[in-house]
Amino acid sequence: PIPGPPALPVLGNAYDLDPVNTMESLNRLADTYGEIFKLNLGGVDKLYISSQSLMNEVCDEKRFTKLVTGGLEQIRNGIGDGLFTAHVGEHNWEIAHRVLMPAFGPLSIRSMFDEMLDIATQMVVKWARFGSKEKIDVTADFTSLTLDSIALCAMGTRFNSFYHESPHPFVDAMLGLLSESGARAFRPSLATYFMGSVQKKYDADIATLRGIAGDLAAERRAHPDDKKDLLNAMLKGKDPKTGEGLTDESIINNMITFLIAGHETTSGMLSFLFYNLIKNPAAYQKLQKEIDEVIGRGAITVEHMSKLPYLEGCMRETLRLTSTAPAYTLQLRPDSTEDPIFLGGGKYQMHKGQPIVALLHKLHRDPLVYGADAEEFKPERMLDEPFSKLPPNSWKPFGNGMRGCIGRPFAWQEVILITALLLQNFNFRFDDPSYQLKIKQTLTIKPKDFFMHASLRDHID
Ligand code: MNH
Repeated sequence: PIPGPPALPVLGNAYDLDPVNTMESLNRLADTYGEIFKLNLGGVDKLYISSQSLMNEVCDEKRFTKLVTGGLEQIRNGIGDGLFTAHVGEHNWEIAHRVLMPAFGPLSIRSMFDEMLDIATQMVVKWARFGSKEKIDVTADFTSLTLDSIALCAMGTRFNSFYHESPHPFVDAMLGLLSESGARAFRPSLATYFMGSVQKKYDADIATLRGIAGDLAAERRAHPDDKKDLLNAMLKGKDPKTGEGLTDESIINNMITFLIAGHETTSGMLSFLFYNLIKNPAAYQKLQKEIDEVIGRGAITVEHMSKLPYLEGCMRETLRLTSTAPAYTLQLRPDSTEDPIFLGGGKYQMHKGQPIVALLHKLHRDPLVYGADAEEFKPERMLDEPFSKLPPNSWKPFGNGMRGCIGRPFAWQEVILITALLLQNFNFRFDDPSYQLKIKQTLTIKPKDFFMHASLRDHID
């Protein structure tokens, strides 16, 4: 028997979740019910897991795989079978995965360093001109940074977010697609049918996104170059196995996918990282010392990227405490012959097609793995050596196996570069010294109402 709060007839457990902050509600339910519980949502019984031992079991790709359901399935209205939203076994995923993997390999990512630095420098200049009295809207500026960075590195286009008052039209349309897709997962389709203006805005947002991506692809086709970026990989690449290229449809789906998946999560990660550093002065000092010793006052280069182990510890520890993609869904492989199906070594019975949601907040605090101080920010426990000795599948912010994050090396280099550059140039402090971390959830999570100040180092003002 799998525990869970009692479900109402018809409504199921919808009332057990706060629609504004569902992750918060799910984490509280895990506190109450333990490593696994179930909720009936929209007529579907979903399982929620949060221990290393169950996570380790469902990360076995011979038995389990990703499930695209709920809000994620609705996002297919905008980006179809792009990499992130493809169902297992979809042909276009196979092609795009094989064509794009090399484009996210270490050499390609290294070659994007100069363009990442270009965008990062725009933000440094802005903050330097701001002066230490102006308060920085941390998540807003990091979102401009990561969006401009993926647009330039992946598609050779400049969104110039730091030179405009309001966000790029892509951002609005993207937020529209994501929030309405999420809402649809909880709304009967007949209700949506009668919400004419909502449907109209949804269609318009999708048209905006597809228009932006389509124009970029058309522009590149009209003016081809031999830049080794993702757009050229998509336009010219051939699958080594079948010889096929990506269809025009698939190219657009994946361009929007990269623009969306490639910036929200990284922006949230940077915001939480700066929150953690300012909140923990000892870690901050240690990190600043590492950066001063390795980079000093000179120019930052791509060679520095692999020489900052304490920074990488801070990054892993940040994603442990606050994974910006806080949950994802798995299922038994559709071709499985297991019957009956058990989890937890015979303890919990489940069925084929049943969604299994991994709750990273609780998984990353499993006391058997992280001990009694799991709530604290301690980069030392995430340095290369202790990190590589953690039990398998106890740190999973980038998803699992074949369906894990393709953009991880991109995000990693970007966060190392910008953090090193910022700490080399500025000292940071909270705007409100008594700021308590609050979380804003969309598809991803970010700190809410987090403002800081930056003052140039070696500079008296
Ligand atoms: Mn990313 C899949 C987290 C940065 C592009 N990403 C995933 C998954 C997680 C994830 C978790 C698996 C989701 C699931 O199982 O449903 N991603 C992150 C985090 C960061 C991140 C925490 C930054 C920090 N991701 C990026 C960047 C890009 C990117 C940057 C692109 C440049 N991610 C993807 C794509 C997928 C993905 C594409 C889908 C891969 C696949 O299924 O083939």
